[in-house]
Amino acid sequence: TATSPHHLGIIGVPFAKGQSKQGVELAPDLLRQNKLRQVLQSSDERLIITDYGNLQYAVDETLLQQQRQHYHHIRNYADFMACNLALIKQVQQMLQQNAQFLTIGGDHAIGFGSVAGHLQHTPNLSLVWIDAHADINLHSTSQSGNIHGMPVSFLLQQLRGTWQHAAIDDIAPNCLPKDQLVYIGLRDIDPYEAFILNKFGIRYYAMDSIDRVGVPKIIEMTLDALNPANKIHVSFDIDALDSNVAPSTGTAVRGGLTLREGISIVEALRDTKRVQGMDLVEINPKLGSERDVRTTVDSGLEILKSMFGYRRSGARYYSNLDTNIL
Ligand code: Z70
Ligand code: MN
Ligand code: MN
Ligand code: MN
Repeated sequence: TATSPHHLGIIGVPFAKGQSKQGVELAPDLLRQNKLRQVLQSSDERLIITDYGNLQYAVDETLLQQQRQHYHHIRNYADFMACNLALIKQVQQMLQQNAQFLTIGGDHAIGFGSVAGHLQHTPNLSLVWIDAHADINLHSTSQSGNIHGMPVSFLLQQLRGTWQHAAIDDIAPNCLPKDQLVYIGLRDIDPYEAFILNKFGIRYYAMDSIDRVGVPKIIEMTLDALNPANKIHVSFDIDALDSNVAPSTGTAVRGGLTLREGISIVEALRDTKRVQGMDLVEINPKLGSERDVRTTVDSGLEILKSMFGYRRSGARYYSNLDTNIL
């Protein structure tokens, strides 16, 4: 179908059951109230934005049975899977109608459905996961039982076998090869996550590498690692940013990316012209002061603006510039 390069679909996913703090479910509507649409529209006037509202899902007996029989030790498995099954369908529909899509969480458990839906539409996909956390726990390694710490293990070819009772191959057969994943911003990795990352040689640029070589080099290495023929999915957990610019999130970790570093990474990814999908997750308006929430939402909007057209250099599209003024 003839989607113009400027069609952008947005879906809110008010899912909070991947972790234990209420409030992340409020983020999609809060971003809308804070002029998400206008901010994006003014970052690139050519954008044609369709907001699909907030995702709905229903839990069925099959999923409850899987939960009881195989996944009772992790919290809310059935809700997690029901929501992500709906999101997998939604993302494919959005990509039939739009050149790009944006998924707004919700907690990072929805990273599974967003990327899996993307992979079913576009099998040749690369993933950049920008986060303080690796979110690659297996049900057998998670210390918290929180499924927002596990979405990547559902996506990777080499790990999805650990979810054998989830029947993922039936609904989302296309998965991600480990060499097409790059993490940026990690600084709070669980012991078994470190084991998994190292065992499979997964590329991750934790904050110490960023300190050593700087963001421009990290961007260069990231783009060198990804297949240039692939489209890109960027999954951005707001806690990748330092807690002074993103305090209102469930697991704020100090020593993170500055807002400038976050913007810089996102601008560079945008400049590849290959980013087809993005997530922004883990903004929790119930945590911190009113001012903390304001700061966090503003940082999120800055990140989104940079992905969808705004350029600090001024080098972006302007309609109706009167070139006769001089
Ligand atoms: C930990 C776990 C996590 C975000 C916390 C933490 C995971 N590795 N992810 N906050 N966004 O519970 O598995
Ligand atoms: Mn995360
Ligand atoms: Mn995180
Ligand atoms: Mn596969």
